[in-house]
Amino acid sequence: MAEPAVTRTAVLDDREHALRLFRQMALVRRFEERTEEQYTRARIGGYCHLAIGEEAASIGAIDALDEGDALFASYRDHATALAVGSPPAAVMAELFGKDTGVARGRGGSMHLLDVERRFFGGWGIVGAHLPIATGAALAFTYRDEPHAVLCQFGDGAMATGAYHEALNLASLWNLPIVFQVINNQYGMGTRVDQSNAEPELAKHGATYRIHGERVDGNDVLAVREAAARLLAQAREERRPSLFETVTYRYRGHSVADAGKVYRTPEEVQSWRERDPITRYGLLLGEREIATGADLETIWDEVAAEVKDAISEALAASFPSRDSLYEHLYGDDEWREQFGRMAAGAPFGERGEEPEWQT
Ligand SMILES: Cc1ncc(C[n+]2csc(CCOP(=O)(O)OP(=O)(O)O)c2C)c(N)n1
Ligand SMILES: [Mg+2]
Repeated sequence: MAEPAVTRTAVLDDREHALRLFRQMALVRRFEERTEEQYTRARIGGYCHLAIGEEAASIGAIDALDEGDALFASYRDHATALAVGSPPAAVMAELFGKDTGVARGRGGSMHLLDVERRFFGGWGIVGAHLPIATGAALAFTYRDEPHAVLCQFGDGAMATGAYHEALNLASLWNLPIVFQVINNQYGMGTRVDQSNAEPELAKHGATYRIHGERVDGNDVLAVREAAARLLAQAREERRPSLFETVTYRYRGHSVADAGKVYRTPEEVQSWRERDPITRYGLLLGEREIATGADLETIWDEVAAEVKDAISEALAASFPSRDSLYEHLYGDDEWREQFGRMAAGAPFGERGEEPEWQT
């Protein structure tokens, strides 16, 4: 197996890198807290899933990506977009449905993307992006490109057929992909050990004869080190792996779930005591990389950044009505297709042409 590309010691030896990880996690935490507030102010429509508590699992792995690698994520994707460097104002604008959003206001919370930064979404259907990410890994192999794919998904996705098909093919075809399961203990209100006969999810890799590895997903350096090693293995040895990062979401499944019925306050508290940002901040203090005052400054800076992101997103315009059919796949037939989908028009059974088609 490939050696770690950057070990935890190496990250700590590079102050700028060590602080960047802290800043990114702090930015996500503040962004998500303010997002929750914006949702209650009815500025965000549809679903909205927060990643508060899961920052290290997501950011630690993304930090290990090299230029040219590709990234896919589930609908819990705000941290993903911020971690690849999408401007917070463009992420917030997307949540608000504004034209300046990362998906031009068409995607919303679950469908963030930043193709320039090689983040290919934000997918709303549980498990559906695994075959797509596997296809991207096949494309790298097919074109003889030396990159790898990181595909992040929740523990619940492992119950879908798409998951099994993706891992099976990735192993059979020796594809360069790291399947990262972000095990946050629940799929909606169902605990992992209620839905998996083998709740140590990394062990499922054996089913496809791929390397499985479980790490503490609340330890950003452990996540980073393992992800770097597994991505290097994917690039150099063209082998997939199943990478389990064990973490917890403090909030409910989505903003519509208070998260109180299926778990106890004690359980939530026990995870808060292992908070990924607090722990990492303490480590930075112990190693004399940052003082408490340095970290406070970072918290203040990210809070200001999120505040500005909200103001900018609020000031932006909604997409114009005329642009409704822009950015769609399709040819001249699209008008007919959309005509058939008009309100009250069962597929192909509508008698009259819609007015705008005539
Ligand atoms: C195929 C499919 N089935 C069901 C749903 C409804 N659903 C949305 S999120 C979710 C739970 C998924 O949990 P997990 O994969 O653990 O991700 P987490 O929400 O914990 O990040 C379900 C069942 C869906 N979106 N897609
Ligand atoms: Mg889950």
